[in-house]
This record gives sequence, structure tokens and C-alpha cells, in this order.
Amino acid sequence: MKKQLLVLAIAAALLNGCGKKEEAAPVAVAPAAPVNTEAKVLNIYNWPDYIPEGMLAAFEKETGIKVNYDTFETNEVLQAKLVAGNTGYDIVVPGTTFVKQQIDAGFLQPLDKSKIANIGNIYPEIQKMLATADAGNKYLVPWAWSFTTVGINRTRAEKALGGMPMPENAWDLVFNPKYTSKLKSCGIAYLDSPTEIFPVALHYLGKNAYSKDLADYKAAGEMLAKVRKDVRFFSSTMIDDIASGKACVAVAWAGDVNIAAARAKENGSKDVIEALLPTTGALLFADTMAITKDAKHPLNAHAFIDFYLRPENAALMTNNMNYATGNKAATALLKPEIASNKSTIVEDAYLAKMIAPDSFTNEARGAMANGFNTFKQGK
Ligand code: N2P
Repeated sequence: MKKQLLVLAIAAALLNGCGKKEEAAPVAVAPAAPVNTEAKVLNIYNWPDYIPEGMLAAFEKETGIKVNYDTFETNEVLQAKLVAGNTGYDIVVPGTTFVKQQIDAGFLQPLDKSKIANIGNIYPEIQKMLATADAGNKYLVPWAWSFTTVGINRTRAEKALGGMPMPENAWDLVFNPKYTSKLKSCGIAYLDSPTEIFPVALHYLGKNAYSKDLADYKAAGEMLAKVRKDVRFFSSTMIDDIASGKACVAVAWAGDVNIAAARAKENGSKDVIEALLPTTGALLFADTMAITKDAKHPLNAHAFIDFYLRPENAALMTNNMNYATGNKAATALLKPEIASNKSTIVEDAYLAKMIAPDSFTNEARGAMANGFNTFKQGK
């Protein structure tokens, strides 16, 4: 490193000497920031359908850093990669429900905020929420947030209900046999992840979505077993399934349901597709960028995080992907039809009803994993 600095200093002095002969050469030339000698590569591991087209190309063009971008579909998959180690990824995007334990386990490294000029663009409210997993906001920068809820193709679901009125509590549509027995004809889909389904099932039963009491998971499993035969399929990438009508009701992420609604329209469908706001609340989540402990390209990773935190880039994500941004400076750049969609940009009154993010204990995660297996198999 010293040698490189010296070479740079000499080069700078030489350039100075050539171009501006009239000026005296500086006594010492010290670069303001450490020189980035990393290979021009960045490896990112993120969720599918989460990044607007062109964003990576723009970063690559500007920086000359080639981005390898892979995707994972559930927090469980990312967790397994981190536990196995040597992921090869520089940036990962865990959900807040898993990330506290990932920090505690030493899988991630603290950010160097001096390398993230745009760090101040984040909503203080979001920082506060992230601090529940990351005390002092040392490790995480928000990618996006949204909520797990009931997505519906209202047109097809109403037909399948055959005149039966919609329930007051939207969770009945996916958890109450009175409704699921009818809706199975037009297709019920569940996210394919224990830690997406059990918390909302617990909430439906009036229990803490992040319960530490293993008996609660047993009760949720028993409740789920009653609707198992009505669930058509499990998937964490169901945008096209909702858009095409393969599923008319789903336990899904609001952002994906909104993408499905837009896609159905583009495809000429007249069906009304919506992410519902259940009266009892939905499961709020945030996904966050973090740098792995053994990242080979931490400087490139910081450069990308800073790039993403530019207001125009964060706004591009929300405008294209229908997921809310944690970037306050991006708010003014949102398209009016996005900013006014209450299931993308949630109003304060509904936010207050949401199930706030929390962390799962290892025991609870184990109970959910077992319970989910039993549930899926028990057709
Ligand atoms: C977008 C990814 C949603 C992330 N399809 C849910 N945590």
C-alpha cells in the first residue's frame, strides 16, 4: 500500500510539473481517501423482483465495477448461506427478522459511514426501526420495506365466493375454512417460507407474531392444517401467478401484489388485483443491505450502497418495483400514482396497526421450520 501511495504521489507531482510549469510543485501529495485497489467486481445477493432494470448497468458504467447479481427467495435460504460461510457475496439483503442474529453471529461487518456520503438520506423513523435489530445503526442500510398481507384478484375471488360477502378481516380469506373452501376453486397461494406464514397465522389467532412460546406454534400449525387442502401452491415468486389468475388469493408481499396488478393491466386483463390492508393489521418488514464479514470487495460494496442511497436511485426502485423506500430524500421524486397507492406508501394510521418487525429466536425458527414441513406435507 505504501508503495502505491508513493507511486501516486510521484505521478501527481509529475503531472503537476508537466501541466502547470508556472506553479511550484506541492511539498507532499496525500490522497484524501484510501485508494481502491480492489478488483473491479462486486457480488450482490438480493431478493428477486427488487431492482429496477438498468440500475446495475448505470453503476457499472459509472464506476467500471462489474456487478454479479444473484437472488434468493426466502430469509431461510440467505441464512443457510451465511451459516455455511464463504458466501462469495459482498452485499447481502437480509430481512430485519433474521438480521439481528446474523449480526450477533458475526456474519456481517460494520459499515464505514465516512464512505457513504448519502447516509443522511434515510428516514429517521426507518433508522429507529432498524435499530431494533442493529443497535446504533452500525450495519444496515434499508433497501426497501413493505408488508406481508393478503393479495386478492377481487374479480375472480368474488365469483368464487358466489355471493358470500367479503369478510371484515381479510385474513379470513386465507385462514378460515368457511372462505378457503370456496376460494380454492380460483386458487389460494401461500409464500413458501415458514417465517412468512407462521407469524401471520399467530397474529390471526390473536397471539404475538414473534412469540417465544413454542405452544403457540403448535396452535398455529393446527389452525393451518385445517386449510391445507384448500391451498393450491406455495411460492415466493408469485407475481406472474397472481397476474395470470393462477392464484386469486394469496399470502403475499404487498409490493409483489402491486407488481402483479400492473402486469395484469399491461397484459390487457380487466381483473381488479389488490394488496389488502386487513383491519387487524399486516406484517411489516424491511430488507436491508449489509456487507458480509469476509467480503472481498468492501470498498466496492460501500460505493454501491452510496450509489443506491442517491435519492434518484431509491426513487427509481419504488417507482418501478412498488416497494417503499427508506430514503426520505427520494419522497419528492415518487410518481403520483405510486405515492398515492396506500399499499405501497402506507399511511401513518395504518402503519400504527401493523405488526412491527421483531427478531425470531432460534427455538421459534426451529418450531416454524418443523411446523411448516408438516403443514405442507399434510394435504
Ligand atoms: C420482492 C422481494 C420481497 C422481499 N419480490 C420480501 N422480504
